[in-house]
Amino acid sequence: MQEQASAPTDFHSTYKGTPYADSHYKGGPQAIPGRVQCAYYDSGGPGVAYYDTTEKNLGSGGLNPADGTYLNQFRMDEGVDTSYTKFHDQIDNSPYNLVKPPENQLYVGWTEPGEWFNITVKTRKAGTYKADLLYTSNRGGVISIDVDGVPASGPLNITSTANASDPIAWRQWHHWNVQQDLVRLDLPAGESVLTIHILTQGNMNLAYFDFKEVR
Ligand SMILES: [Ca+2]
Ligand SMILES: [Ca+2]
Repeated sequence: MQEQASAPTDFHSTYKGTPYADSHYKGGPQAIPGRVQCAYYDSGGPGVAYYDTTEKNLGSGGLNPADGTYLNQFRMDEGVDTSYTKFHDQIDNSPYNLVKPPENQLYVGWTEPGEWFNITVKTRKAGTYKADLLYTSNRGGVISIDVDGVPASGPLNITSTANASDPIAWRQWHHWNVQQDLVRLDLPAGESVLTIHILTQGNMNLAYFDFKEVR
């Protein structure tokens, strides 16, 4: 069966994903204006709420061993690869940061071209919103955002945070930055679903978008 891209009303009637919630996070649609956390991508599983190139979560239960702690086991049975910032051994608090991230900040990492994840948001009133992004990128890359299944942002260039003066190779994945005014989106009032697409390069860690109304 072939269908053209759905209109927004069709998208909502067929979308099976739901806002994420757990014992530490009350859940519900993420509010705009406000901070939209990537690691709280929707529940619903592969093909519904996300597409990831590796079935396992390479962060939770992988790099971060399953040790009974909330952060190490965060969404460990889902495919999107998640981790969190660590302030020991200058992992995420090194002098090579352009911006110091919050400690224990969850993020979506191990991003690869073709991957995507959905985030249900709730916008206070219809309008144009701009967002800053807290992220790392060791080679640059391109992402895009759909609103209710319709491409809305065009390609968004993520600035590399590589720094040749860092002597530690793995830390090229941990130089944090905020890219100001990365994207502007026209959003309807109430609930809508943002789809974050990884278009090129991958190897980005995506923490959160800060959405503000454009005056
Ligand atoms: Ca994975
Ligand atoms: Ca991945």
